[in-house]
Amino acid sequence: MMGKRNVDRRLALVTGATAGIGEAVARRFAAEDWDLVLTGRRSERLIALSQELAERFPQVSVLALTFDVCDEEATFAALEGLSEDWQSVDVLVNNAGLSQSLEPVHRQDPADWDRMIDTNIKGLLRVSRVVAPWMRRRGRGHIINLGSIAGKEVYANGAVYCATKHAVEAITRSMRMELNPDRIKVGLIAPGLVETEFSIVRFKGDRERAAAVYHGLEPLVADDIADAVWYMASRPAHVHVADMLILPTAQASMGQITRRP
Ligand code: NDP
Ligand code: 8X3
Repeated sequence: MMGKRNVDRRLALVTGATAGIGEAVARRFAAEDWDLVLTGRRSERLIALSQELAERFPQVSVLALTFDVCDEEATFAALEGLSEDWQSVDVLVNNAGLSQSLEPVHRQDPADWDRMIDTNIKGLLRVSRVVAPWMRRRGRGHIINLGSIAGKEVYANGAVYCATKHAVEAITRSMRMELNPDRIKVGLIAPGLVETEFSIVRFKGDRERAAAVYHGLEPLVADDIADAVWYMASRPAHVHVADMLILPTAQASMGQITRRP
């Protein structure tokens, strides 16, 4: 239920808060005493997280919104349905995203292209399309987009995922220019390998194949990226940390990963 909130408190909206990086960001911001709008498709997870945070941090107001960022009508309806006190978003973390399969273009299922493009690019655009005008009205705000090292480099069998993350980087840089006159910061966080549900989703439930991605190295964990999001969000008003590439120490680039037995 949409309770009334105190608009003097800070508010973050985090997409994809049911797992991985988004969930860690939600936990971090709650611990820093921010109110939260949390989104994702799996409502039971969203509700459980919201209830847990509300119990641990009784002064924090948390609102769970279940919608699929691929569904334009549902995305706009859920966000536009927020009352004005829940529209005063200080930080939007555009995190919802995924990869689907690891195949060359000449073999990959076009449905996988659609899912990645619709979630990672158009989902981020849809949410930003609604939230950026709220920030413009207030003359302040901060959008933090989850890019990837795959938005700075490419790898074979990842053409479409890499293309979506290159697009996230391009959109971030363009929106930074568009929103600069409104004093709105638009930043990019580009992680390398982070062990979350990401690879399980990419390999469509094949946990063994997913685990092999991180074999022989110490990957980043979701809290490492939540730390970076918090750092970016908590700089003074005149400081804009615009772009962060964060890698596990074992990873020098997409192609160079030092694994130990
Ligand atoms: P997870 O799979 O652990 O979490 C992904 C989150 O995105 C879930 O909460 C999921 O929620 C949400 N999501 C996916 N599709 C949709 C959708 N259509 N509508 C709404 N929410 C959706 O992955 P990560 O935490 O690792 O990924 C988070 C972001 O970080 C992604 O953008 C990813 O590309 C990026 N990233 C990840 C890296 C990694 O190595 N893990 C490295 C670099 C970037 P639900 O399923 O409930 O809808
Ligand atoms: C996720 C990192 O290396 O799996 O963005 O593409 S990788």
